[in-house]
Amino acid sequence: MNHPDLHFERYGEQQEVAIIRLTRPAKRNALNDGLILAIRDLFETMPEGVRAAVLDGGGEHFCAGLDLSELKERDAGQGLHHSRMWHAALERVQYGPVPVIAALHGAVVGGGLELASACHIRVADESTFYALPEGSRGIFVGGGGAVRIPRLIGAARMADMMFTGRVYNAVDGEKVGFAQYLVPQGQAFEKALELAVRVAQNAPLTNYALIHALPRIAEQPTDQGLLTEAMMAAIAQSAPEAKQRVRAFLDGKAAKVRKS
Ligand code: 1HE
Repeated sequence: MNHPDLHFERYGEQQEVAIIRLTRPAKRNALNDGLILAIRDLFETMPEGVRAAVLDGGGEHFCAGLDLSELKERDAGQGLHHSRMWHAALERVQYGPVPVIAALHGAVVGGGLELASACHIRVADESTFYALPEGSRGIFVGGGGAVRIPRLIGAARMADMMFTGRVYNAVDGEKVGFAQYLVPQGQAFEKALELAVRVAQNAPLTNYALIHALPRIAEQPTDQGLLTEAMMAAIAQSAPEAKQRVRAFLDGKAAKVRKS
């Protein structure tokens, strides 16, 4: 967990929220191999008691993607293993122990967008812009972007970004599905933290189902998806915590749903 470009701290009354920050602003938080491995290790060894995480970037930008200075002269085999290393790390973010809320600002580009796409909720401020400069650098996405980005915005929009170098601003990025929340400049972290505190209060099995079951159900044929849903629902309902929460509502002791 000790990497000079990756800050970790805990927040909240029970220290239930992890704040994880890329702290390499001089290089716009470009992700070199060491930093990618540190992200993987951190999600593999998340301390007990952490129930949600916020991921953000220090400085003017969230993340400039792959550290291009390390691309150099990799041969095909090394390139394959490098991409697989990114996959393993971002897999730990997406299918890790806790929901991850990305707080976005400035550049969210290339591998930075791939990292953001592995998170569960994205909060963007008005300075955010999204791009996939791989197209103009003569390379391809390699951090899971070809799988995750079409699920957010569709394959046609992703292809357009890479063919033409199109950059989405914060407003259009929210409309097409990059971010679920759009907030004024400078407020993404604060909003992400507020959401993380809220998410951390959910029953752990509900968050588990949202991280691990929902995206897999979405990929299953309908009949299998419905069966997986039923099994996950039965497991979640059987937890003592679920029973207590439902009882609290029936006794008039839990919050009602209100119009927003
Ligand atoms: C970098 C990187 C980087 C900045 N690798 N060093 N990603 C890209 O193609 C995006 C490349 N970066 C940019 O377009 C811009 O830097 C930004 C829009 C992100 C920010 O612009 P700006 O004007 O604030 O900063 P800057 O002056 O361009 O950069 C500051 C320093 O960071 C500078 O180094 P310096 O030594 O001259 O100060 C830059 O060289 C350095 N820097 N971005 C290395 N990415 C798993 S596959 C994923 C594939 C990809 O991600 S490809 C897309 C890579």
